[in-house]
Amino acid sequence: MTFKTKLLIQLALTIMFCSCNSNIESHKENEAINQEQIDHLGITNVDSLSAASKRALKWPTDLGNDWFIEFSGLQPLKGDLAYEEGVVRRDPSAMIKENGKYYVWYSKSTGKCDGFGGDVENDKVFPWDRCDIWYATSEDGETWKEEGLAVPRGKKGSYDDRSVFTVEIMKHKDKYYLCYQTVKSPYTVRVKNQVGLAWADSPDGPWAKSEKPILSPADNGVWKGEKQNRHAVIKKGDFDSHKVHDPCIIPYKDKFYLYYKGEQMGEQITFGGRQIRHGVAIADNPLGPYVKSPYNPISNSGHEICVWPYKGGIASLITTDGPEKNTIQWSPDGINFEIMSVLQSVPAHAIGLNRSADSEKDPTEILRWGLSHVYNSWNYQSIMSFTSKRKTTHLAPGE
Ligand code: AAL
Repeated sequence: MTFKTKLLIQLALTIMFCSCNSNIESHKENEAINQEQIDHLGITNVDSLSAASKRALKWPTDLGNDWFIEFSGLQPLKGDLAYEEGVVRRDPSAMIKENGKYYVWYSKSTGKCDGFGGDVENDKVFPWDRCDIWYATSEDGETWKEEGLAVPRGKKGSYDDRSVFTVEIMKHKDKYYLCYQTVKSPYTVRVKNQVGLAWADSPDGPWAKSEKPILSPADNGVWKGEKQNRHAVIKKGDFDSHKVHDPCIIPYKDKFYLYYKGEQMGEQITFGGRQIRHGVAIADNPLGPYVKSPYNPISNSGHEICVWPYKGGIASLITTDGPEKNTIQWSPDGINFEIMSVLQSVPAHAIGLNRSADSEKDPTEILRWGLSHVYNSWNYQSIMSFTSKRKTTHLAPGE
């Protein structure tokens, strides 16, 4: 036998061994696939699995449809929260029930906006620029009475002198806490957004305000050049290097979990849309200090924060941006979230949950009805309501 023949035989044996090995592997893999699952997924041949079938086989088998819901279209509110030309009312907080009434807080401003092309020191750049936090009450959740101003912008020179907006409410041990976004003037396209806090003994105030922000963006991105362009960066930094937004504090495991949306310097459009992710910061005391979790970001998608406690963990509705948009997720520890359902669409943005609902009754009970907002135009938004229901069958007419 020549050296060449020996080499060829050795090569053939190696190939045989490898392919036999990979047959064993795939057999082992297939053995682990249970017949019921194959039938459930309607797979024709386990030896010819498409990439999609391989993914489907990795889905959890015990989820069912408990978390699957359908949203209604949005309905206008009555009374003082009905749409009013010239006025912005948006980003409603959750509702809490106090003194026999629902309470809601929201961002309010007046007048049209000018964008970033002009005099950013004096213009109104966004509908949520030059906002204060107002509140309203209702006996039935439909007809609302605007009660007045809750938290105003700060004095000139303070971290919240330009706008206070996108507020959430937490009631804890008979005290009330409002957390909200803040901007310091001038409102440039690169301005960093922070989070402020106010607290009171009654939902009607008076509110005391934190002198400093309770949460700030990560300080590790580097802008490129001086132009007002939030996409031009030398280094993007953490997922929340530009803005910390949509704060919502939940008392959880004897601590306070502040969930928030991060916006990153140099944000890009990915295969799922805008690069938006959520983070959490944890404190021992409602007033802070809040320490960002080393596990951040805790979502890879989403927009406004919509979180609620369920079965010892935290559930989160992920909407609008990213590859996992329109999913409801749940984590056993408030940090490690998994997809529990994928929804057709979520017409309700910036959801204000009904915190008086029995959120333990059903995974999505807290979403049966609540508040949202609508763009009546780019300049003006108003608060609306939504309902949702569980969907467990899909029947043909007369079936
Ligand atoms: C919202 C929120 C934040 C943004 C803007 C106002 O729905 O995500 O609050 O800043 O849009």
